Amino acid sequence: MNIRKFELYLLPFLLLIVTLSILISCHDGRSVVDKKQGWQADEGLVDTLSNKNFSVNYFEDSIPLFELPDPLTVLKGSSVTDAETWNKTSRPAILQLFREFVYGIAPIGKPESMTFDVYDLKKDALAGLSTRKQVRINFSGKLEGPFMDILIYLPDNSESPVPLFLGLNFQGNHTINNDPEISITKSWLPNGRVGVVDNRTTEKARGIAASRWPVEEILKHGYGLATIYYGDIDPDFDDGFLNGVHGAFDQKGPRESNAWGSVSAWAWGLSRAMDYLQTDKDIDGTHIAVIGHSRLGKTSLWAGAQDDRFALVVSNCSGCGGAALSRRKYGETVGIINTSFPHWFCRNFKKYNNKEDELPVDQHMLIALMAPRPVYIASADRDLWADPHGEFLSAYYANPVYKLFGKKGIEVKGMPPLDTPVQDGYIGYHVRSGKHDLTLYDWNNYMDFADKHFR
Ligand code: GTR
Repeated sequence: MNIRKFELYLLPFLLLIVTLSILISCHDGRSVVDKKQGWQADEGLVDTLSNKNFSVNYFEDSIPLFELPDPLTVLKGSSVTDAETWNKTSRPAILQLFREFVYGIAPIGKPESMTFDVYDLKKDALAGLSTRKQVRINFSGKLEGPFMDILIYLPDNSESPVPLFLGLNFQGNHTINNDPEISITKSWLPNGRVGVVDNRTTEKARGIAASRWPVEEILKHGYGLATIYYGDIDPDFDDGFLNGVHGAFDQKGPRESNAWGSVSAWAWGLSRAMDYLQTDKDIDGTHIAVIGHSRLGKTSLWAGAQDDRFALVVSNCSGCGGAALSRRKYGETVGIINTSFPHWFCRNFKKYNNKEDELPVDQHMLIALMAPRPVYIASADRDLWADPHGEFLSAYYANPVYKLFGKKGIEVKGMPPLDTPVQDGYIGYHVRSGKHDLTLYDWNNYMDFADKHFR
């Protein structure tokens, strides 16, 4: 072969290599998977779930090629290289993109007429383990509400203000513990749940969610716990945004396509709870972690992204619209979630049904908004609907932003194995054995992680 002929073959060959390497580098969804070591979805479960619904993808190999938006180059031009520029320009721009295209825009800050009323204060609650408080926050100060009740347990013996976990609950404050003095919400609940009659909960539901709220263990670990029934803030059904805080704070007239959905309303409620917690002398307002499971994990992330008074953020099995990368289209997708729950996100988000590639953001950028604060993301082995792998990848791809602050995010070669938490940096992650749930195992890891950053 003479030289010219050689060049003739070499050029296309080189082009092919370059194209292939670009494609591989774009294929972020698989490039960090260490197939030999890391967690992988159980093949039997993948088959069962796929056979139940062919239109949902559970196969890692069928994930489309995609390119993730780079949080550092979001403002076209050059890449951000320092924390100050990130804080001044990229961070606010990304936050605005999430407001505009995903969750919707909530009213800013604490309403002027909002009131706090500590209507219950009991020392030696829970057999002497705790001081219990119940606080009513009336959002607009009107007698008829809307209002939410915060249930707070603090370790009884602590001499200084305590760090605390704050999280919304699914079925009412009285469901988190058997304590007979926890008041019962009068807000709407879906029928079909234990103890719910005519969309109202009853005494029968007391303590039914206790496994998700290990109050005694939390107190013994030196943390306080505050929780609120999420339906106090906005009832979780598609009512045209007339009830809850939407009804109270929305302007009259047609709704904008970027108006706040329910996740945004619940997150706003968490910030209003924070307004109270910061005034309570028994609580260390600089060490408050926000935690949430499932749709309420989406909510804790969104609350943490917007309100940096949350010193640590925990997402438990939050899935689509939470920690999972939308572009992977694995398990629940943007189109599925917007169809099943049309009220959770803003109307603009629906434009990306089956067009995830056109979204100006993906969920790793939401995780990046927590930087430099610690954030913990957890998945469950059987919870493929929430895409454990996609949740891990969001954590992983938030790394470069933590680096800007000189902080270690999550330094791993691939997804960690089952039941092997990684929590030595500012981004924690584990995938736990078992189903979509919030368990003591999860809590123990969150508390260990908080110990590292709070103590
Ligand atoms: C599911 C929904 C998930 C998750 C879950 C929950 O039906 O598809 O996105 O949020 O509900 O909140 O329990």
